[in-house]
Order: sequence, then C-alpha cells, then structure tokens
Amino acid sequence: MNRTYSPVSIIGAPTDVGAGDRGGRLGPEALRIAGLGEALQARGIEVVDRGNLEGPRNPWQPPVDGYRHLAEVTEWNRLAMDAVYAELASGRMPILLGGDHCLGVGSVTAAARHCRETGKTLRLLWLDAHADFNTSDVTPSGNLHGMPVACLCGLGPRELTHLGGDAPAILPSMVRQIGIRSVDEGEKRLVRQHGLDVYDMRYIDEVGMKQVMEEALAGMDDNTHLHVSFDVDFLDPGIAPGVGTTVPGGPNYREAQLVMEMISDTGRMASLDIMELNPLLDRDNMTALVAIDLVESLFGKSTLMRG
Ligand code: Z70
Ligand code: MN
Ligand code: MN
Ligand code: MN
Repeated sequence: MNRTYSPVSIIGAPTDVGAGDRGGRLGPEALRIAGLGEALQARGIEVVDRGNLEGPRNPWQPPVDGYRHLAEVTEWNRLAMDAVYAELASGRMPILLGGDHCLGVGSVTAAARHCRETGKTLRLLWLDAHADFNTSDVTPSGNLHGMPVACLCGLGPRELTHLGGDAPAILPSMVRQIGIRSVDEGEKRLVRQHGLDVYDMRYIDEVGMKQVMEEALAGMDDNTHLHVSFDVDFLDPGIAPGVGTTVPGGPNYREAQLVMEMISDTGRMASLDIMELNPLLDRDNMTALVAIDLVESLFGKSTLMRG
C-alpha cells in the first residue's frame, strides 16, 4: 500500500536513569549508526534528526521510598514530553529513541495532550515483555522503567502521574499490551484490578499473532492517534539480545514483522518510541539492525505479493 507519511523527527534521549543496568544511554547513537534516519528517507519520508536531549547524569544510587532516581527520571521525562509535544504540535511524527522505558511517561503524556487539544482519541500500543505496571509498594527493584504504564494511568509519584498538568495522562482502557511474559506478583494484581488489555505470549501462541493484532487494533477510526511504544525486549532474545532484561519466549522475527505490518496498514500511527536498546549487551549492533528492519515495516515496507 502506498501511503504518504507525516515528516518524522528523531529525538534521542540518552539515559538509563530508570533502568537496572547501564548502557541504555547509548541506544540512540546505536540506532543512528544502524541507519534509522537513512532507512526512513529511503522510503521517501522526510526526516529531521533533532539530536539528543540533555538531562541529568545517572547517579547510580539505590532506591529511596521505592523509587530509584525519581528526581532524574522526572527531569528526563519533562524534557522528553516537551520535545515530543513540540513535534506533534507542528504536525510532525516524533520518534523518541531511548534510553530506558521510563521515558514512555513523557512521550505518552505529550501524545495525550496533543489528542486533547486536537480532539483525537488516543490508543496506546505497548510492545513489551513486561507490563511496566509496578508501583513503589510492589516493585521488586525500584527501577522506574518497570512503572511507566502505571504512572500514565495515575498510579505512582505525583511528579510522574501529573507530569502533564492536573490529571493522569490516560485511562487503562486506552492501552493494549502485546508480548507480555514477565509480570511481577503484586504487579499482576494491579494489572487485573485496573483492567489492562493484555495479549500475553500464551494468548499469542493460542490464537496467533494475526488475531491478536486484529483485536488490539479493533475500534480505531480516522480520529485515532495511535502511539506505539516499542520496548525492544518485546522481541525474542534470539533475534534481539541487546537489552537489559532478556526474557525468553518472545515474538520471533516473522511475528514481529506481522505486528509492524498490521500497525502500518491502519495508517493511524502518529508517534513512536524505540526503547531499552543496550548496545553494550548487543552483538555487532544486531538488535539495532533488527529494530530498524521492523521500523521500516511500521512505515509501510512490505513484500506483499497478494492483494
Ligand atoms: C521488573 C521491575 C523492566 C525492563 C521493564 C522488570 C522491569 N518488572 N525491565 N523493562 N527491561 O523491576 O519492575
Ligand atoms: Mn496531529
Ligand atoms: Mn518496557
Ligand atoms: Mn521490557
């Protein structure tokens, strides 16, 4: 299908303040070196690289009251929110390069604000091995990259639940989570309590990725702003070893391609995060290359010969 895309703005957020290991701060550069911008340009898309945000360094401290580095995480998210919002407000499609997934708070908060101002309906597709729905009471680690979805739904420290102003950014009913296979005990209770729509690996195995994506993308229309938050640990570690927390049994290359192709077919993706790539744990930048291959599919690359 030939579709025209909004001009894209690449924003780097080189930080791992929300993660349990260091190296995610190198993610944006690894994605650039693997050719993200060039791959999109080759598809006829106008691309501008805004460079990197500059935020506080990672102090590498233990958790305080259930959170590690809350002040630094908040500052990085403020920067990410402002940068993503500015691109949306000028009619461009932001691609935020993490960095760890705590940055999803800022990115999605910006998308939610843009939707409120333009009368759009937000749909959040969270591609991840993890539910990222921990709170300070139940987190096993204190790492804020395990909490962004909870924060966006209003569970968490006020700095993050109210990053965008006077209310939480989203409702749980806007979220669809795909690829989930690692959820902590207390986190599982919260996910059920708040009614998140989770397509875990067992369900994917039982019904197949095609049906999963049909269900997850159902109910969207011309007025939908689709935000895709792609945690690279969504992918099976066999094809994507370069992440802090590998969890076996993820979507394989073919399933992941289908996910991206079906998102592309909706024509509704308006903002994108690529998170959690850790080049220090990668081999020959292979995870970055796979991620870019998948992003090309997100932007309409397809070898479809039938139909
Ligand atoms: C665990 C926690 C996590 C990565 C999210 C893991 C969180 N649920 N790890 N993304 N890479 O510590 O909250
Ligand atoms: Mn818009
Ligand atoms: Mn995540
Ligand atoms: Mn994850």
